[in-house]
Amino acid sequence: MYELQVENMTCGHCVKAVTKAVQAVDGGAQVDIDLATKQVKVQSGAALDAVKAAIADAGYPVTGAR
Ligand SMILES: [Cu+2]
Repeated sequence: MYELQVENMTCGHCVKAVTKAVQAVDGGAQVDIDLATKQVKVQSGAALDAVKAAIADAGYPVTGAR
């Protein structure tokens, strides 16, 4: 599982947009987002770089990942 720090998420729309972006890379990915802590947990077999790039391309800067 990846734990990403993602900026600019403010509402349910953002949660959907980020989830969609990740699932465009891996349709079976499990995405769990906590708006308060800006933390995005991704359960996926996709490469971390691909997941990070997809979220960033959707307009949400990824400032941390582990
Ligand atoms: Cu939003």
